[in-house]
Amino acid sequence: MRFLPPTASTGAESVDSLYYFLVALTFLFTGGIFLSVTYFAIRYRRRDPRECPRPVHGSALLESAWIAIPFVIVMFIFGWGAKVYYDLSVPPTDALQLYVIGKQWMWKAQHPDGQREINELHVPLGRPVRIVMTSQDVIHSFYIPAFRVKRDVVPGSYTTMWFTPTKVGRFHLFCAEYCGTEHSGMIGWVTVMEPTDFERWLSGAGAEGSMAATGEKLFQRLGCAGCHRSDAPGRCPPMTGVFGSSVVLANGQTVIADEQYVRESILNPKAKIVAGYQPVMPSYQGQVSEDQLLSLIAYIRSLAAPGTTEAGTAVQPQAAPPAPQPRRSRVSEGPTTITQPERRQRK
Ligand code: HEC
Ligand SMILES: [Cu+2]
Repeated sequence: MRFLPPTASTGAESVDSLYYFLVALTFLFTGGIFLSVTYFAIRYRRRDPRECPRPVHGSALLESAWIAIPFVIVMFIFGWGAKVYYDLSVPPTDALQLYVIGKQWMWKAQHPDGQREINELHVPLGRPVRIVMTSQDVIHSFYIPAFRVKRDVVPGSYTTMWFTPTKVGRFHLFCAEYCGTEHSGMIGWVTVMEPTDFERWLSGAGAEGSMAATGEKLFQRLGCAGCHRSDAPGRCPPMTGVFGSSVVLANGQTVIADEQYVRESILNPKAKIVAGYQPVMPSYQGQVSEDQLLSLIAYIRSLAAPGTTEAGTAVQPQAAPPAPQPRRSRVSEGPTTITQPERRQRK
């Protein structure tokens, strides 16, 4: 019988080390307490019915020791655990970007080049993979025990996870959040392949155009392109260089333009107004599916300035960026760097 599921990612290795340390520590203390109790029970047993032990009035040294030693141990565990957690939360910048949508009762995955899979996920060995996830109906939870990763998949919002597979093979994939009658059937397989096999698989998987290309077509069809024109940036912000940049809002706040921000800009444009623009963008709530939203995001992501996407991108920029827009400022410069055309517009 196996004690743990297979260990098949870098994160799984660090989670396991911490876990084994905790188990060993527990055994150490359990054993120590067990032996002491036995020893004291024998050593200090009552030998005479009239025996009256000497009263004990405490020991500052002993009490400090049993406060200080557990404190040091617990802080060590905290530090180690925080490191593992932090590493598991922040994907490396060169991660391969994948998209997953959960729905009752299946997992739909999509690769940037457009390949789609259901209840299957093919990934290359040794390369960090970042997954952006959302749900079409209720809350699900994406769980790959062999990689020690599990994250809720929530309707109306994006969650992310990442891992670097370290073993070739097939590993179980579960939904770990009860989501209706066929929840137990919402399972599948992650297939880790050698990079060359993975490339071959990608080219054989039959994609109808990359996600970014699909997104670009949608951008035309939904009328986004009519407003967001790179040649006439006066009334609407152009989409080049938006993704991954920090955007200054009309209320003076600064936000990073990540997937969640772009999603909100499309579904609820009034929630965050870009500084210097009027809130004229219509909401597309109910008009775009989760799939289409992800394609639009992939397209806008493909227009990001190189090196600015927080998790890198497998999508090559489709259009050459036009002249740099002076409007965007970096966080360090603060919201005060507002350029001329904007001031004019604000009046
Ligand atoms: C009627 C014109 C209009 C249409 C149509 C329109 N937008 Fe916008 N959009 C705007 C304006 C104006 C802003 C800036 C003000 C704001 O934040 O709402 C904006 C802001 C945005 C932002 C935030 C940009 C930034 O610089 O931070 C994104 C992303 C965006 N739009 C995407 C889209 C997408 C995708 C579509 C099509 C589904 C679309 N827009 C359709 C006018 C439009
Ligand atoms: Cu589910």
